[in-house]
Amino acid sequence: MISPTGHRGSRTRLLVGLMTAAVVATIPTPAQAAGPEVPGTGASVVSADDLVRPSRPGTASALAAAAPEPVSRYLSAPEALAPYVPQVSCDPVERPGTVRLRELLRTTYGGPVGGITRPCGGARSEHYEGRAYDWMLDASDPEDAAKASDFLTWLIGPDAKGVAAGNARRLGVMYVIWDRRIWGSYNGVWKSYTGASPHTDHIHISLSWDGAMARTSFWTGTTVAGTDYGPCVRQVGVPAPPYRGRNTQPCPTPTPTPTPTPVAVPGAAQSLVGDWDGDGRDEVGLFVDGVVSLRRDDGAAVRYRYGRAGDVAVVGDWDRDGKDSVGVYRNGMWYLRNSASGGAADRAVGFGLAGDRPVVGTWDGRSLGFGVVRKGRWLLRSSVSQGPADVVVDFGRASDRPLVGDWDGDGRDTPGLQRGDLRFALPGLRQVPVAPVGFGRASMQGFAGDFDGDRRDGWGARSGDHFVWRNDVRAGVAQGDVRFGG
Ligand SMILES: [Ca+2]
Ligand SMILES: [Ca+2]
Ligand SMILES: [Ca+2]
Ligand SMILES: [Ca+2]
Repeated sequence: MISPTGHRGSRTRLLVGLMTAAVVATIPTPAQAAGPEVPGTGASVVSADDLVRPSRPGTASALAAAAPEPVSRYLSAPEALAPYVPQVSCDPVERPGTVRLRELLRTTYGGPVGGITRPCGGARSEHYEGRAYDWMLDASDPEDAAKASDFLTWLIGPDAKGVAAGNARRLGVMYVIWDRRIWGSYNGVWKSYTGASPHTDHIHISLSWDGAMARTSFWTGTTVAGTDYGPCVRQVGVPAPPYRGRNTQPCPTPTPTPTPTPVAVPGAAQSLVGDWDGDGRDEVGLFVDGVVSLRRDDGAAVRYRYGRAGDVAVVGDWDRDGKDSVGVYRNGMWYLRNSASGGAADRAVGFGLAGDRPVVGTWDGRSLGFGVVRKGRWLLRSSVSQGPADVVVDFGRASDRPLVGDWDGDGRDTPGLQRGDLRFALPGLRQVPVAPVGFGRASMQGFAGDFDGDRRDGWGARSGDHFVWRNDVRAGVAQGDVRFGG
């Protein structure tokens, strides 16, 4: 990626020899920086000559002049090739050896420089541990390509004493990726690189911990023995703690992440789905005989008493403040409350009869409405107010569980149904249902919700304290789940 503000064309390069201390630098932002860098994804071995070749034939002296100079006189043989010790922690601070490598490349080849750290998240790359450097070069630029070739020849080719990859050993280089190829110290070969980023806009250089901490002989003159395994992952799926010092013991196998103990949920529990916090994504909850439990995004539960056994819980943004709250339906009366707390109803509205199943939805795409389902007949009103039904739709059977959602994201809610392990969706109030799909098991209580915040609802189902869902109304496996026992 070439920074729009910092194109490093030959204009810059001409200055390098004259003013090496004032080279124009382009430091890529994380967003500009590379995509995933995963060693070991090489598909086929290619010859080292394929990549590392003198870019300017017959200019051996010029090549030598461009080679980085070690800062110390070597007193002993180079280090062994560094084994692959992957990034396991989230600790994006620039390490001294990585910074010195960046400086070495800048003083040897000129600008621009690149980034060392990146915010955690995404692919494995050693950037989150400050052990990787992105040297911004353009593979399609002949002079940049020559710099890359010079450096990689120096790094991976025989050193002055004929030791293969001698300089990579002394720097603690673990792998490099450049122009669709990756060289790894752990196998000593170039392979084609098939990661998402072709690395034609920068050389990625990952360092061992010893290299990143500037302990290797390139910087000290003294060969460092053994391997620094760095911090260790203690539990599967949990990042390792930050680097604290040299660790020459291989990391033990991390313990598996404990599965949360299922919480017993009474059979009478009703699933609740709503956007309790107003962030545009739904959360789950439970209603059990007048006790409401709402799950917050941090996993904690908001619990209070509202309604009583025999009530049917209903969810809606009754006061249009962007947050859903829970009410109850009892014998044709809707007792609505606008906050997640117990107390008296903020509103009481009559609509429906005892035995009807209450439903809530924005039928007209404008205002919240409600309705009841009576033996397969949906009586819908476009506002939450007393009055006759605005729309009547026959859809489903008395034994079906009504589910409401905006299946297509057009802003209008329409009916859906759970019938055993099947789900039916009505695309529009006047349209025929789409072919049913299977989701969950017949014993699981179905629900609908928008858990990814794209304003389309998907199918969900709950078994005990386990809520699973899809982000659409197609068949297929669950795309999200959470355990919540209230
Ligand atoms: Ca939410
Ligand atoms: Ca509200
Ligand atoms: Ca819709
Ligand atoms: Ca959604």
